[in-house]
Amino acid sequence: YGDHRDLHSFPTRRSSDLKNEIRAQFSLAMSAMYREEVPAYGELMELVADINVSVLERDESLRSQLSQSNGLDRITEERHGAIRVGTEKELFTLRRLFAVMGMEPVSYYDLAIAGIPVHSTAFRPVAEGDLNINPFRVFTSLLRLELIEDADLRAAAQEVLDNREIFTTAALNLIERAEKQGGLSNEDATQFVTEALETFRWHSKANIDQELYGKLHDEHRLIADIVSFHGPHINHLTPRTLDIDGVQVAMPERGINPKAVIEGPPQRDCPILLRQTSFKALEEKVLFKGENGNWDEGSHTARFGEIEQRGIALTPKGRALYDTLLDDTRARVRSGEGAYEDLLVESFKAFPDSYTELRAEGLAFFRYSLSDKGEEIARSVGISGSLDGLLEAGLLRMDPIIYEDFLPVSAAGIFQSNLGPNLGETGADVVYSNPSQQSFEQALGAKVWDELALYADLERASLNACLARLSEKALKDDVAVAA
Ligand code: OOG
Ligand code: NI
Repeated sequence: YGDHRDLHSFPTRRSSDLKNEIRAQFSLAMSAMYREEVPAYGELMELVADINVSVLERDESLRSQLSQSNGLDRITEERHGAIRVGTEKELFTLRRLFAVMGMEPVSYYDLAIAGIPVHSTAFRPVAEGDLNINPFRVFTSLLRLELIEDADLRAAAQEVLDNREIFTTAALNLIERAEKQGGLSNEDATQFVTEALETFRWHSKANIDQELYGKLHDEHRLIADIVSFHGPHINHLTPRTLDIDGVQVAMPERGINPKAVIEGPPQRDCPILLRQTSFKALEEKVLFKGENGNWDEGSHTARFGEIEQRGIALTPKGRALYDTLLDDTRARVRSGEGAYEDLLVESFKAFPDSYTELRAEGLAFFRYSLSDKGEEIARSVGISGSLDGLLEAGLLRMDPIIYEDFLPVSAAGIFQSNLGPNLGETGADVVYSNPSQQSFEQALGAKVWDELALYADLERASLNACLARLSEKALKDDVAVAA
C-alpha cells in the first residue's frame, strides 16, 4: 500500500482542496471523452462559450452579480452529467466513488410519477467554496426493477445486472485507499481519474442478445438502456449557458436540432431555478451477443445533448408557487386552452419578477455581503440593525443564491424527449408509483442532503457574517468605553 509515504508527501494539503482538484480533473476528462464519443457535444460547448462571452460583455450587472455570489470563473467549466445504474450495490459504490471527489448526494427525485421506473439523486459539492471552484454534478438514477410486473423478465434482468462489474479493480482499490487515508496522493489521484472514467464509457457491444434486449425495450426503453450494457455510460453532459433562448435559436445554425420547448420557468428578468433544453438522442450501432460467439448488428438510442440556464434558488414558499403555476399550465394545456409556451408565460405573471419583491415576499434565497458603504461603516463606527433597515440604508448588497439542483418535472421531460419517437408504445402509458426515499437511501448507504436546508444555511451564514462585521467596531468601542 505505501499509504504512509503518501500521507507524508502532502502534509499541508487540506482534503477538500485535493477533492476539488480531483473533481475538476475528472470533469475535464469526462468532457474530453464525451466530445470524442458525441461530436455534437463539442459543437454545443463552443456555441455556449461564445454566447456566454457575449452575454457578459453586454450585461455588466449580471457580470458583477455572478462574480459576487457565484464565481465567474466556474461558469465556462460548469456542467452536469447523467447516468443510470441497475443495482443497489452499484449505487452504493458510486456514492463512495463520488465522495473521493467531494461530491455528495443532494435531494431525492421520484421519476416514477412520470412513468419512468427510476428514482434519483444528484451528486455534487455542497459547500459554497467547493461549488465555486468546480460545481460538477452527476444526476444519478437507480432502476426500480420491482416496478416491472413480468416476473420472468424481472428475473432475467436481475441476473444480467448481478453478473456485471461496472468498476475496474484499480478504481475499487483506490476508493478504499481514499477512505482509509482520508484522501489520495497526487499520483493516486491521477490514476483514480483514469480508472473512474472507465465506468462511464460507452460500450457498443451489449451484454445480452437481441431477443432479451427486445423484451426489455418493450417493457420500457430505459430499462433496456440500463440493463443491456457493461456499465452506466454517461448519457449527456450539460454546459451552463447564461442565455438559453439565445442558444436554442442558434442551435439549428450549427446543425443541432433541439427539442421543441424549454423545460422549467419561462424567460424572465430575474431567472428562477433552472431552464433546460436538449437535442435528440443519437441512433447508434450496437452489437448484440449472437450464437457461437458471433455478434448481431442492431441499434440503440441513449445519448443526447442538453443545455441549461440557472437562476435563483427558491424558498419552500417560492417552490410551492412555482409548482402550482407549472401544474396549472400543464392542466390548461391538457384541456386544450392553448399552446404550452403561451400559457406558461401567462401563468407565471403571478410570480414576482424583481429581486426586491422576491426577497420581500420570502420567495427566494439571497446571499448578503457588505456594500462599499457598509465596509466603510464597519471600519469606522460600526452599527447594528435589522436586515430591512440595513438594506434600506444601503449598507448591504444582496445577490441571488443560484439553484444548484434539478427539477423532477423537467427531468421527466428530458427523459421523455430522449426515449425516442415511439414513446407511446413503450412506456408513457405505464404509470409507476410510490416514491421511496427510504429504500433509495438504504441502497445509497447514506441520507441525501436536503437542498432547501443547504440554501437556507448559506443565506443565514452570509447575513450573520455581515452583521458580525458591522457590529464588531461598535462592540469594541462599547467595551473600550466600559473599561
Ligand atoms: C437524466 C435526466 C435528468 C436533468 O438535467 O434534469 C437530467 C437521464 O436522462 O438519465 O439530467
Ligand atoms: Ni440533464
